[in-house]
This record gives sequence, C-alpha cells and structure tokens, in this order.
Amino acid sequence: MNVDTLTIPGRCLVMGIVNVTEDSFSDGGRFVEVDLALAHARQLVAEGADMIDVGGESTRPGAVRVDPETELNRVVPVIRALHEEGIHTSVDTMRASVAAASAEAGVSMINDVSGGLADPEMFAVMADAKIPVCLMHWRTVQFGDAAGNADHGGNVVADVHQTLDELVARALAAGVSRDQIVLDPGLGFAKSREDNWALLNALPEFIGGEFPILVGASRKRFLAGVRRERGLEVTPVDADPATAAVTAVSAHMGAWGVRVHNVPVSRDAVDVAAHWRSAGAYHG
Ligand code: PMM
Repeated sequence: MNVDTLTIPGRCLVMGIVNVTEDSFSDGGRFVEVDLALAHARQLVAEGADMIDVGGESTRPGAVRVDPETELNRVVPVIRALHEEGIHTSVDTMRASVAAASAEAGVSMINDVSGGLADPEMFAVMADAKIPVCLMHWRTVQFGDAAGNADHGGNVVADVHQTLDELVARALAAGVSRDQIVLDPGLGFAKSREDNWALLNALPEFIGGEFPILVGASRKRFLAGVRRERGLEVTPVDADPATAAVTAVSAHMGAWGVRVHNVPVSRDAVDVAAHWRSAGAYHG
C-alpha cells in the first residue's frame, strides 16, 4: 500500500486527531479510554475526516513519556476497531514496537514525529509494513517533549529541507520505498514563533518537492498567538479559526494533508480551497 491509496483526488486530505489518553472523568480504565477514543473517531469521520491519527503518547510541552505497553494498549484496540469499520488510521508513535503492532492491527500509515530517529528499529518496521509513513522534522537532543527552540543554524527552512532529505535517505537505505513517504516540516516542535511562520511562508517550496506534504498546525501555540497579539486571552481551542485559515492556505497551495483537531472547520476550508483551485477550469 502506498501514499496514493490514501490521497484524495482533487483535494487536501483531512486527518482528524484522536489522542487516547487517560480521561479525567473516568477511572482511567483502558476500556473507557478506548470507547471514548472510538466515539470521538467516528464523530470526526462523520464531520468529514478522511483518516484518523491515533496517538497514545503526548509530545506537548511538559509531557512525560508513557511506557511502551501502556501506549500499545491504548492505540492498538482503537486502530483495530476502526480498521474493521473501514476507517483509515495512522498511528502517531515514535516506537517501532507500537508501529509494528499497529500495522498488524490494520493501520494505514505510520506517523513518527521523530522522523524515524527515536527508535533504531523504526525504519526497518516501516520497510516491512509496506504502508505509507510520515517523517516529521524535529531537531532535539532527546525526544519526548516538544518544548523549547532548537538551533536551526540561523535558517530554519534550509535546516528542515536538509534534515528531511537525510531522513528520506535513511528510510530508503532501510528499504522503505519512495512511494510510501510523506514529509512534515514539524510545526511547533522545538521551533520559535518566527521559525513556524518562516516554514509556512516556505510551504510552496516543500510542496514543490518530490514528496507529499502534511501540515500539522492545529492548536499550536504560535497560532494561538495571533489572538494573543491582539491582547486576548487564549486557550488552544481558540486557535481553531486560525488553524482553519492555515488549512485553507495550505490546501490551496497543494498540501497533501492537514492534521487537525477541529475537523468541520478544516474540512470546510479544504473544500473551499478545492472549489477555488478547480474553478480555473471554467474560466476563460
Ligand atoms: N503534532 C503533534 C503530534 N503529532 N504528527 C505530525 N505528523 N505532525 C504534527 O505537527 C504533529 C504530529 C502535536 O500535536 P498534538 O499534541 O496537538 O496532537
């Protein structure tokens, strides 16, 4: 299975985010977590998501890593159930063991925010699974917590280009095929506000490259910043309209997909961009 299998002809793909984490209103039991995640995933699909990104470990600033077994027990049942319902999923993991178990359970894509670097077995698992993979840019000393700003050598765009090229080379050397690969500039991962905007400004360069591009701007701090700059108090959810704006522009520029929490607004944005782009065909 290659990326073409997932690509939506004529428009940008909408990936809805489902984080399977302990629920503060439940006893934290695994079945409750899984049931809540499934209900959320089905709702996102009904709202227009094309696939569901399932994660069992947060990388938000301040996050601590969960143990591999907990992560696996969170994501695999959700992936298996959605697969049985005919819903495409990706697994958001930095662990080869979790990626392999997810592939067994029918996951359609491996989404690794470390770009295959956090686990020495990851590229081999990606090659064996023969399914699409997303390699994301994240320059860090230790994977786990996306906080802080890394040194991008004074030019974040050049750094992301170069690092993604290196990740692709390593993946190919491990047996991953070119048509499996999606790339992601990794907005918000050890990047300053300016870094994130510079990467969005350079999006056409990334989209113009060989590999499909996934954009993950949803509810990131730099986006909440547009309201904060106007003196407003903001929570991550308040960045949903700004996220939809990023979706519209990214989709119009030809991004392969967007990874979002609020599906309805981004699906609207994607559909607007699709109409906008295709209307050229009817215009003198
Ligand atoms: N961001 C987060 C998690 N996984 N995966 C990809 N490919 N791209 C991203 O930008 C990305 C990701 C962190 O966001 P969340 O904590 O809101 O899920």
